[in-house]
Formats: sequence, structure tokens, C-alpha cells
Amino acid sequence: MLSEIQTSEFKDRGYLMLPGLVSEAVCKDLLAQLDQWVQESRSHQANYGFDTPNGKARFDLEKDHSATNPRLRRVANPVDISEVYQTLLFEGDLPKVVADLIGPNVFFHHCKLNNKFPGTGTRVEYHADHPFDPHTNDDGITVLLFLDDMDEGNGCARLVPGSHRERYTHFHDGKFTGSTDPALFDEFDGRADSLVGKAGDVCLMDIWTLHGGSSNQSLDRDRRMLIADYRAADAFAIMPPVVPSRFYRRIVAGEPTHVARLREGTMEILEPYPDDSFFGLQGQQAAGETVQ
Ligand SMILES: O=C(O)CCC(=O)C(=O)O
Repeated sequence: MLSEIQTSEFKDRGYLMLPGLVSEAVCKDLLAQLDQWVQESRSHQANYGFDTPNGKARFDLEKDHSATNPRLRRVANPVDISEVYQTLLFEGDLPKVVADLIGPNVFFHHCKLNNKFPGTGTRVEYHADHPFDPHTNDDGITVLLFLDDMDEGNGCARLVPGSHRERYTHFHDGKFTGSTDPALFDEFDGRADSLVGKAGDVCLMDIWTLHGGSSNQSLDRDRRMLIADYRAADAFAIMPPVVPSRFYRRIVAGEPTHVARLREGTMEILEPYPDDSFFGLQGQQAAGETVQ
């Protein structure tokens, strides 16, 4: 599906935008499901939904969440509990465009929904995705599907072009913190592109590309995004997945293999971390938590 120009843009910049790849009707169905989860979150005071492969919470609530002001900021692996998400991620155009870049053989790794409500503080610090889930080789793509129109006003993601060829530690004082060194954030901000686009647009991102995103400072515009991770079938995990899906290693293009391809070089290996929230790992509180 991708042209040579698109493939070489991806290789050069570490990401590629595909405007309007997902239809309005599909986005509507995905959002209707998310709205239902937001409604259900009203009856919870802290992170919940522990029916996951590693027993960590599926539903992550922001600090100021309440029944009247629901703030469900993340759903881990919506695909595990919703057919609409399964159809989108396992069939059709998404696996095809990913296979054009890292195929022919590709497996689904995991996914999550990020929900930045208007006027809330949740932000994402600059990081790459591969250090969270190191594999024997680097052929992996993170798909970002916009479910709302996005720009800097409602906290769009920001990507550092070219950073997929660079390496930055995600450890501080010997501990994996899920973020690069805060002293570098200004430099990254100076280099970053804002991912401005419409609902239905897709960004294909290299798993080493640095990215982050500020909070949603608008007062009335949602910022909902589906994030899905795919890997080449001959990439094998060095650590158990951080956000395991019940569909982990499901083949979505080509054939499975039992032969791992290894790359040369070194890689930081994280210790499994106890926090059930990505945002908690990066230093932001969840609902029902007290500051240590
Ligand atoms: O939601 C965003 O703006 C960025 C998301 C992200 O990088 C993540 O959740 O890993």
C-alpha cells in the first residue's frame, strides 16, 4: 500500500503520516466503546480492571477523577475486551501498511487508548517505545490513530524526527523511569514536530523515535488516541511484555516463525516495574493515590 517515497520518508524521519486511513464510521464505533468505558469509570475511585494477563489495572484514572467528573486517562489493551478494536487492529489496512515497512511477517504486540480530557494535567514525557519492550531486533512500528482532530491546543503528540537513529537512556540513578533525561526536554522540544491532524489520520512511528505530548490545555476539545505496537515476527522479546495482551504475538501479516533474528549491539534492560500506570512510572499520580 505504501509508495517508495513514503517508505523512504519513514526511514529518514522515523515516522510517516497517513491522512484519513481509518474511516469516520470506524472511528465513531471506537469512540462509542470508549464513551461506554468512561461512563463505567464513574463508579470507581481508583485504578481498576485487574483481569489482565499480568494482573495490573486495565483502567487508569487521573488524580482528580470522580463520579461527577470522570477522568479515565488510559485503557490498556482495549482489544482484549472489544471486537471493534480487534477488527481494526487485526484485519484491513493497518496490518498492511505496517507489513509494508517491517514485513512480510508481523505480529501484534499490544495497544492502549490515551484519553487527554480538556483542561487536565496528564502529559507524556519524551521517550522511545523500544526500551519498554526490548526485543532481539528493532523492527517494530507504533501506530498512532487519531480519534479526534489534534493540534498543540489539545495536547497532540510531538515526535523528534531523526531520533530513531540516536539512543538515550531511560534509566535514572540505576532505575528505569520510562523517560529520557528531563535536562534534554528543551532540546527535544526545539527539534520536535507537532502531530497535527484530523480524526482518522494515522501516524506510523519507528519504535526508537522519541516522542511525548503536553497536556490538553483546551477547555472543550477531547484528545483521544489509540496506540498500537506491532513487531516483525522474527523479533522475540527479551523481557515479558510490559502491557501484555491476550492477543500477544498474534500474527496479523504473513507467517509465524520460531527463528529469532538478532541484531548486534547493546541494549538497556528494564527490571519489571510494580506501577500499574505508565503515567505513574513517569511521575504523575493516579486517582486514590497519596504522594510518597
Ligand atoms: O498521548 C500522547 O500524546 C503520547 C502517547 C505516548 O507516547 C504513550 O502513551 O506512550
